[in-house]
Amino acid sequence: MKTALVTGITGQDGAYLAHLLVSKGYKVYGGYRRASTLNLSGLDFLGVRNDVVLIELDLLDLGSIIRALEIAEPQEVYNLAAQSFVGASFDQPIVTADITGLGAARMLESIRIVNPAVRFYQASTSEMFGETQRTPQNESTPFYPRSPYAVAKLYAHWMTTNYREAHSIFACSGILFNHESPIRGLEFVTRKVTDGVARIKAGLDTNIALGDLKPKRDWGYAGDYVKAMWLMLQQDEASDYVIATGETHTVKEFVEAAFAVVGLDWQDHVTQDPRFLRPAEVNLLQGDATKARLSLGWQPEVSFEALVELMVRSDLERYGTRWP
Ligand code: NAP
Ligand code: G4F
Repeated sequence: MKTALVTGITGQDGAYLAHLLVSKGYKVYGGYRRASTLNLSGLDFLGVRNDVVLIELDLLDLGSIIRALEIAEPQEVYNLAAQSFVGASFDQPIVTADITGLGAARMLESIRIVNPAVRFYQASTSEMFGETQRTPQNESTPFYPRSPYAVAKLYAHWMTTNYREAHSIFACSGILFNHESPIRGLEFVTRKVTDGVARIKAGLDTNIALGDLKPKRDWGYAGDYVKAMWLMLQQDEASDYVIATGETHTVKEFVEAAFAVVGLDWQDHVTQDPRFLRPAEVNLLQGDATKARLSLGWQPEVSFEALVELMVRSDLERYGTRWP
């Protein structure tokens, strides 16, 4: 039986990855940071709460990382924890750098100290392409980060490369494009919209206030994307991979599609609010996952339309609304 340590177990990807690893027979340790109330709703949603051993691990605290590695003795470590909300990173750039950037360095350094044979996955992001220099983006597209979050992730990305080259650690970065699910955090635009649609349908709200509707994102399904994380750590050599669908849609197209699921016209319910605009925007992301398809045999299974529908339907169900 293999053992894995997953940081960020309370997040969207932590839950989906835990579900995948448990189904493969892994013993899974889930790293969480102490909070007055621990939120395990993602693990509950996927029915794996009791299959994961929870372990305290704060990316700000080197000691807690070392202790977690000593207790779990994993063969594989997936570093999914981060301050992951781009919008908040403009208001909290320092804590974002500390958690999202230096946090990854603390993970790598702890692995070097405790057991350099551990295989390490770093959650890199398409946000690193930022002001995109080429479309579609692949592993050799130059980076141009546009937010404190993306800058922190780029530091973590290069540290992962450096530990691979300098210390021979089996360290991979997955450059994942946006991926969503019914347990996506409510502040991200997809879930804000699908939750909003369900609230409107349930008579709890009349409108959703959004920022810029023009940016384009390459949206996939989280359940597909965690399979790529696992595949990366099963290869003979460590490398970095872009994971994406190859399709891009505007925020407006996502909104239109979500309202269409319940037969409403989005224009009757969406308002624009400057509070949700960003000081610097990433206007176009579209990934080219050819390397992952050829080397890992990975490809996405859930389409954009199916993703929107499954998120809306899940939120309708949460509010007890039957549709149609
Ligand atoms: P998420 O839902 O926001 O989860 C982030 C996780 O990090 C949460 O469990 C959070 O715990 C934890 N965390 C935050 N600060 C921490 C700290 N100081 N110590 C330990 N844990 C901490 O993010 P996600 O969507 O699952 O994404 C997973 C990873 O992939 C993130 O690194 C994200 O930046 C990256 N990524 C995501 C996407 C995407 O589209 N989802 C795309 C590319 C890359 P709390 O519950 O305590 O806050
Ligand atoms: O859903 P978002 O907040 O995701 P964003 O900024 O693309 O970041 C997500 O994906 C990254 C991968 O590319 C991850 F690394 C990161 O951790 C996170 O998971 O915003 C998507 C787009 C942006 O252009 C934003 O300006 O939607 C636009 N938007 C328009 N109105 C809004 C809103 N975003 C949010 N969150 N809320 C709005 O009201």
